Amino acid sequence: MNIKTIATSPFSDQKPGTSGLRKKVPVFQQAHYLENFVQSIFDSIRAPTGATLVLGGDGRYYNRQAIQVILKMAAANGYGKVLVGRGGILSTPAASCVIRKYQTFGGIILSASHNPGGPTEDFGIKFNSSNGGPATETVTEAIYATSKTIKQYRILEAADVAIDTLGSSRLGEMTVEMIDPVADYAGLMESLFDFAAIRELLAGGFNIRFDAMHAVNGPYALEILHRRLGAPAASIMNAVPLEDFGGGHPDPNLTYAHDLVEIMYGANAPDFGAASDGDGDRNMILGKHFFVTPSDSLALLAANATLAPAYKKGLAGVARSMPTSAAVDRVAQALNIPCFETPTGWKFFGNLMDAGKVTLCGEESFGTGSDHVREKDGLWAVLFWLNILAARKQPVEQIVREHWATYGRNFYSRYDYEGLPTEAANGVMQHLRDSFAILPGKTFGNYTVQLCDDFSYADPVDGSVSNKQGVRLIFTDGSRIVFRLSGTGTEGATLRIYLEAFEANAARHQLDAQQALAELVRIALEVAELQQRTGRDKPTVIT
Ligand code: G16
Repeated sequence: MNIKTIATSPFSDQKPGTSGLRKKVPVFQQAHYLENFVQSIFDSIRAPTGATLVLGGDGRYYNRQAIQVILKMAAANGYGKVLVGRGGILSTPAASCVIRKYQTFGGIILSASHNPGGPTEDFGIKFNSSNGGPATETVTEAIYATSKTIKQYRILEAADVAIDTLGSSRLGEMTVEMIDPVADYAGLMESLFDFAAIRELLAGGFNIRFDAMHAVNGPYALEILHRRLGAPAASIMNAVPLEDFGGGHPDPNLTYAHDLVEIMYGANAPDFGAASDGDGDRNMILGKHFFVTPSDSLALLAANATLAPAYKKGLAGVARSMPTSAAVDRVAQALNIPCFETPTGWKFFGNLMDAGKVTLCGEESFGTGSDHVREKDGLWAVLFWLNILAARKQPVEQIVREHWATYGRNFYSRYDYEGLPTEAANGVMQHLRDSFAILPGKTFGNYTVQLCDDFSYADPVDGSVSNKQGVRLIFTDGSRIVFRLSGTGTEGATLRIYLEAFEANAARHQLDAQQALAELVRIALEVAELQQRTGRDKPTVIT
C-alpha cells in the first residue's frame, strides 16, 4: 500500500458558510485545495480507525473527480469502509438517510445546492455527523481552524475506483461499497406516507408535474412518483441529471423554475406542481395558478400532519428559522406544542430533533423536513402534500385559503440583491446596526418600530450561542422586516430582505402579497438606504 504524505500550505478562505464550503470550480481545482479541506475535516472529526463514512453528491461538474480524491484520502486516513452512491450520486436527504440507516460515523456530501454547476460555476463540500445532519458550528469552526494551519495531507496512490457499478471493492485496506442511491431513500418514503391513497389519487385523473431541474432528484422522482406511485413518466420534467443542470439555475422558485411555472399558470394546468433543487433538499409547491409560499407550506403541513401515517400521533414540536414567517407559530399555538425560532441554516434544527423537541421544521428558503432524516427534504415535502391532497380531496388553493381563514394570513416575501460588492453590502448592515438606537418608536406611514436588534440564538440543548444572525425590525403590529447577508453565495455578497405582515381579516386575504407588503418594502429600502449604498433600484429575485 502506498500512502503518501504530501506537504501543503493553508488557504485562508476555507471557512464553511451556511451549509459547508462553496466555491467556484476553478478554486477547488487549485492544487491541494480540495485535499486541504478534506484533511481538515478528517483531522477535526477524529473518527476511530476503521470507521465507516458515506460519500455522494448531486452529480454536478467536478463531483466525479472529487469522489476519487476523497476515497483515496479516506483510505490513507484509516477509514474501514465508505458507502458511495453509484456514480458518486446521493441527494442530500438520501445521504442523511443512508448515514442514519447504516449508523455510520458520518458522511461527506458534495453539492453547492441550488447554485449553478459547470466548469466555471459552483461546487461545494460539507460534512454530516452520525445523526445524518450537517455538522454543528462547533465542528465547522474546528474544520476552519485546522484549514488555517494545515501542513500536510495523506492520500493513497492507487488507480481510480470504478464508481458506476454496484458492489464492493478494495482500496488499500479500505472497502468501497457502491450502493443504489435511490433504494434506501425510496423505502423510507414509503414507510412514512400513505402510498396506496396517493396511488389512488393519481389514478383518478389528478394530474401532477414535477420539475427535477436536470438535478439529482430526477432518478428519485422517477422511482417514487412514477414507478411506485403510478404518475406518468412524462409528468416528471427535466428528469435527466446533467453536470451543468442544462445551463440552468437549479433553484426551485418562481424565477428559476420557469418551465414549471409557465405550465402551472397556463391553460389546462395540472392540479399540482412541484420542483426541487440541485441536491434535492429544497422544494417549491404550486397548485393550479397558485403558489404556496414555503412559510405557508410549513404551517400547512404542521396543521395537517396527522393525515400522514408517520405523524398520525401528532407532533412533538415545530421549528422555523428566524426569517421564516410566523405562520407555523400560529398552528403550534393552536396545537399547544412548542415552536422554536433558530438562525438560518439546517444545522440548527439537528439538536432539537435529536432531543425529541421537534418533529417538523422548515425555512422560508424552500426547505421543509422532519425528524425522518436530519436534512431538509424536497421529495418528502412533495409526498407529504400529495398525502394531504389524497386525504382532503380539495384543490391546493382551497386548502391554503381555508388555512388562512382559520389561522389568519402572514403575507410574506423575500427580496434578494445578488452579487453586490461586499463592502456595499456590509455597509448596509453596519448602517442598520448603527440605527438601532434611533429607530424604536419611530413611525413610518402605518407602521411604528417596536424594536430592532441583531438576532442571537442560544441552543436550548447544548447552550451554544450564535450571534449576529440577522437584523430585525419588528413593528408594533407584529409585522417584521429582516435584513441578512446570505452565507451560501460564491460571488460578492447577497443581501436578503425578508418582509412579513400579519392579516387576521379574511376579507383582505385575497390581496396579492406584493400589494399587501408594498409599504413595508418602501420602509425597508428607506431605512437601509439601499439604493444610495448599493446603486440597485430593484432586487435580482423576489420570492
Ligand atoms: C442552505 C441551508 C439552509 C439555508 C439556505 C439559505 O440551504 O441549508 O438552511 O436556509 O442555505 O442560506 P443563505 O440565506 O445563507 O443563502 P442549501 O439548500 O443551499 O443547502
